[in-house]
Amino acid sequence: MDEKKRGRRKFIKDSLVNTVALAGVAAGAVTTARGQGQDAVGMAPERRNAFTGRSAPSKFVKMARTMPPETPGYTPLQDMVGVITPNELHFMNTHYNLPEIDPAAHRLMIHGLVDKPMIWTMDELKRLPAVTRVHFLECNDNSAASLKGGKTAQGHGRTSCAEWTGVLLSTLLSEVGVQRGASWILAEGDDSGKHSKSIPLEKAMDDTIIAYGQNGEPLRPENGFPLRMVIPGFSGVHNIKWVRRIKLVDEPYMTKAEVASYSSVRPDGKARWFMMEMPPKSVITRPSGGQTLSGPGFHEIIGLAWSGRGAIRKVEVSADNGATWQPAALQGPVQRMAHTRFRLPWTWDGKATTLLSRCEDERGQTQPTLAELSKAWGVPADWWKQTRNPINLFNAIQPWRINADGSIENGFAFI
Ligand SMILES: Nc1nc2c(c(=O)[nH]1)N[C@H]1C(S)=C(S)[C@@H](COP(=O)(O)O)O[C@H]1N2
Ligand SMILES: [Mo]
Repeated sequence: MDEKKRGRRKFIKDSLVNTVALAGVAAGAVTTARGQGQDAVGMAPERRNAFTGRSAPSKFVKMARTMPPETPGYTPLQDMVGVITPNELHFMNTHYNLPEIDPAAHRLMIHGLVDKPMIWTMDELKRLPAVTRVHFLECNDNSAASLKGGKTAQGHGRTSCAEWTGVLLSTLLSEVGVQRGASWILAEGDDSGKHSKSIPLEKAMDDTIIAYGQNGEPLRPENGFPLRMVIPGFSGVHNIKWVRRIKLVDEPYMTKAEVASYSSVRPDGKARWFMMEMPPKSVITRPSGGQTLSGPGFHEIIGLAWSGRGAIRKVEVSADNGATWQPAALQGPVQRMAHTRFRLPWTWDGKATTLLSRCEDERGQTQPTLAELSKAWGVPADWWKQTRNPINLFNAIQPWRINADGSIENGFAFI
């Protein structure tokens, strides 16, 4: 070792010794300070007592995923900023029980038309190469609650957007070896009703995630702990929670969730079924129903847009009930099959008006007005409000009516 190197080593060693010595001094200082109202980590006792080790929202923040009188479980889109839904507010929809699963006992099996059926533990899955991606999840019947009397943007809150972490299903499928002739997968959850769904093999091989992470922590039990499928852009019902079994098959299996409850029956008796991708949709979240404009002048219009068919390319806003439209700014990064925040500066003149938003996705598909959607279905516009048929994949433009006193109402109430 030459002199220069030795000198440098000594310097590092001395610095370390000094750091340790300094730490000692600091600890001593804290001990002295403790008598003056601090503990060993320098936290005042009144703060330490309030700290439980797990934080909760401030008592002044009243965001909740309940929307009485409708089913609880809707994300309060009107109160949110950015595009990520905190786990506590991720919408929740479940047909059976809420299983309590010990991850140590959980297994995922892949079998059927494969060369080598396999079973994984959670630990084994976590050893595999993972991905982390931002995607929205939206229930097939989202927005029906807005049509049927929801007063706020929470009527569209059966959608949430999270950063999901897990293994691509294609990674697992390459391990088992998919046999010629397989064209669908049948996926099953570990709840009491064994919720199951057929999914085209093409989608399973493309971007389907077997996820264990949600916004930096394990999935919440309500959202599928310890393991769920995230099928980007496909309607909620496909995204099997508590997933435990995937069978490679050669046709769709006509499970209860694809033939009984998730088809849309038209008035002529025909039904649309096996609808998978959620259509483009946008909702202005501020100003929106139930909120009040504090007065004429500057207000920023903000909202969310998303499409199950790719990235959002364009959002336009009308502040005069559709007479004129202006392009809103898209807040980046604009991610595929993810909520996208849009913003538009607006000066309110204090007169009654109606706000609208419409979006376009990367395939050039757009949002219809309720009148256009009704025409396509051959029904009068108020049919949507009266019908007892399930309303699936509803994406008509949401009108928000601004009254002269600044109060805001759901424009669907006036159909
Ligand atoms: N195992 C299982 N997975 C399920 C369901 C279910 O009832 N059981 N419901 C589906 C439906 S209809 C929706 S909309 C989404 C909702 O996901 P979330 O509750 O995590 O928001 O989960 C889907 N996955
Ligand atoms: Mo759903």
